[in-house]
Amino acid sequence: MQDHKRRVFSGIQPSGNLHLGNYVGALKNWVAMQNEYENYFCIVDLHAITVPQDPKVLRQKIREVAAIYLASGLDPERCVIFRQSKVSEHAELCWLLNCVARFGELQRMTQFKDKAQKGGADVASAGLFDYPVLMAADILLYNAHLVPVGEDQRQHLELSRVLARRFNNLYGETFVVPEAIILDTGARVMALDAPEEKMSKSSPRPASFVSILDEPDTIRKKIRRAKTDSGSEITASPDKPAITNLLDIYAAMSGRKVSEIEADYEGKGYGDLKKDLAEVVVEGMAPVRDRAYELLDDPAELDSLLDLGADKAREAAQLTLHDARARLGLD
Ligand code: AQP
Repeated sequence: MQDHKRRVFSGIQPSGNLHLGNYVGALKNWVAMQNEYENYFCIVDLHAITVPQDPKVLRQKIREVAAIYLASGLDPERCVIFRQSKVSEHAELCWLLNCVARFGELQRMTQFKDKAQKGGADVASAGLFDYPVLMAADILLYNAHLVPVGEDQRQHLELSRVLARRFNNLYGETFVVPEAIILDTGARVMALDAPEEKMSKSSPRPASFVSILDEPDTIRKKIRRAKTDSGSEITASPDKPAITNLLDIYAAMSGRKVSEIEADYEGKGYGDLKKDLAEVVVEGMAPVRDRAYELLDDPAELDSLLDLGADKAREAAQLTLHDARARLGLD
């Protein structure tokens, strides 16, 4: 029964081309768990603007993310699919939580440090600094019990838990303290050309990621050119970060264990692994890509689906926000 289902919240930023890491680290799991829970899957466009975006491109990327959500198998009958910026309660709860979050704890967030370092900390936006508080607002607004994310979001999720507990302690029981769901396989897909960095959609190097919408030949080329390690053995180990990454992707996309794949490639070369991996990825991505392009042919339909989702999300969000405002003495 719907009423007894636990709630799940997660989201992806429309900040570039959705890639294999987003697919195996997030989307694939959301699809697999959608029957079990009451689901809120958001396109977190307010997060995307924490770094500069071209408005025309952003508009298109928002629809692309919606199309990929649906094409991956998220069912709008079972999931509330919506845009963050269309539910203004996210921004308002963010402000309330800003007043309980501490400057010191935000300063310790590694994603801010990494991203700020790339462009220079002095010119990083205040929004980028505040990103984890907005993320906490996203989750707490829906009283989500579970948040399926990749490994990179573990620290942010921990902060959401800290803020929920602190608010509850200061003002009375208001928010559910959420838990992360982080899978063993595919939780951290690394860049193909630099396996010490995570695969990232805002990377300026297209060779570093396989985009969900890449053509089959592009996928084959990118995997063929992926960096490898010295030696020739196909095993997952800390001194073989590149091959470990390829094996992890293989396992996540095929549903097989890394150890089984290692056994299959005993005595074979890196070239054999890459060739087969490319086909596994091409086969897994093709139906998603084809369906996404079909959906993108009707942007009005996508927009209206997102508006419907926002109406449903707003209903739930308003209840929690009212509660939080009342606790603070604002209502
Ligand atoms: N490389 C990855 N491996 C596994 N999971 C990943 N995720 C992201 N990268 C990987 C998971 O995808 C979800 C959506 O991420 P996001 O768009 O909200 O933000 P992000 O983590 O910052 O993703 P990117 O791709 O690195 O985007 P940019 O470059 O724009 O910052 C999350 O569940 C995330 O864990």
